Amino acid sequence: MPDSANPTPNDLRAFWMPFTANRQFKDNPRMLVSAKDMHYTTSDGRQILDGTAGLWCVNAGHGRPKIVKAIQDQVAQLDYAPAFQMGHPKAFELANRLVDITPDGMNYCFYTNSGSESVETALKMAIAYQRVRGEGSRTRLIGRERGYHGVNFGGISVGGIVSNRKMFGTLLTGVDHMPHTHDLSRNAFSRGEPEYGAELADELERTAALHDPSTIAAVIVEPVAGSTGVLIPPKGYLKRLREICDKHGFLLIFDEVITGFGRLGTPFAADYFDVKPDIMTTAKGLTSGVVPMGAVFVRDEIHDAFMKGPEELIEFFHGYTYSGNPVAAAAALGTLETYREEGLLTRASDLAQHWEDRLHSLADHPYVIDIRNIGLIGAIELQPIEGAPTRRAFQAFLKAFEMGFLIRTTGDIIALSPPLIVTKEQIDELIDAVGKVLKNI
Ligand code: PXG
Repeated sequence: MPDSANPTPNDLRAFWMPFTANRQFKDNPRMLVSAKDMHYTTSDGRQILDGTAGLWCVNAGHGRPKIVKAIQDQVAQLDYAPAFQMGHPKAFELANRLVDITPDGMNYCFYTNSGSESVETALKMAIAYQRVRGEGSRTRLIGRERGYHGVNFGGISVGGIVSNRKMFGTLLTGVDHMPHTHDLSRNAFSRGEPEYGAELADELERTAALHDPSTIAAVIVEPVAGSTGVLIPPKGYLKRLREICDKHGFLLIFDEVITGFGRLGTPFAADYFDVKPDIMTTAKGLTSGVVPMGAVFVRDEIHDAFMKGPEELIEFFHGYTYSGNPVAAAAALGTLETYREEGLLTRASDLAQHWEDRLHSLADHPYVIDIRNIGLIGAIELQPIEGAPTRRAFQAFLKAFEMGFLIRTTGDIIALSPPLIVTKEQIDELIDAVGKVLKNI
């Protein structure tokens, strides 16, 4: 057990850590013990500027008073209520507040506990919807190479990250993938949406023709692919996907687990790109990462299609013990209140130009082969060390942490996504630090 003088636990064995090189970490641990606003504090008392909003989730910043208070009050008043055949007021209040900010015509909200669960929920809804509307032959799901949709079986099946798939058997059947849109030969150092590649959406037509459109239930994409290294859709690409889905009766699912709740300077990426999906998956920023919670939003027709059978029967055989959990719902309400009071769902649009200019000022640094940005997301792609992919970026991560900055790396790509409360001065500090790191790896 840690004592108060030394808050680092002395035995790290039992915790099998997620997506972590366990042995390397435990030999040289990095421990965070508290956080406030834009900074973490480490177990050795250092301040770390959060350049990644935790894992893309702490959009309101750390230790925000409205969120803390909402959770404290709720846990004292009603800690848990059964989620099935019972309700509590905050889950309903939250759903109403949420559908006020979702795109028009998406007025229904289904609660989950994570992005992965939101994705499973959306995929199941899509297939079930096709069945209840009399299109039961539509069972196939189309994802995209390099897509990340969490780690459950549906999500890794439609996902396109090889290391997340290869160890886990045959996955879901009836899944196919479109090509990813990352093309450095044409689009390196693009600012915002890249110019070239809208035609890659037409690959969906090819895939549809191969299987016959009547077998396809839904297409799922991240509007901006985050985990795989920030792949920004080429101009016109998402509109084209929407058109093809409409033409053939496919549902279009936007996985907005990262892009939702202000990351691009609009409430959702659907608003930013002016493309309306049929289903939208969210998590992370919904509670600013403080309590696990996700939500899936659907177009009214999808919800309504389920509401046709006998009224005493369950319409959708799906849900979780913690769907709409009272403490999570309170955290989300406190988060929405914080976003509203501080204008955080649109703040990224005010900062985006400064962010873009500062990021692209690193273009001439050693090993940099691409820089890309959108909203308050940025990525710096590095030339991999020959024979040792990922090592260079990981060195950058370690070096930055040593200097007091939390950055995120995936492959040889540095991804940056600070909390939406970040100031221009803190952006400068972060980018200056990354510049120094790049000169020292
Ligand atoms: N969909 C998308 C688009 C995501 O980015 C998930 C689903 C899964 O969410 P949960 O809550 O089940 O983890 C995600 C999660 C990274 C990183 O560094 C990204 C995620 C999670 C952890 C790290 O890129 N995205």
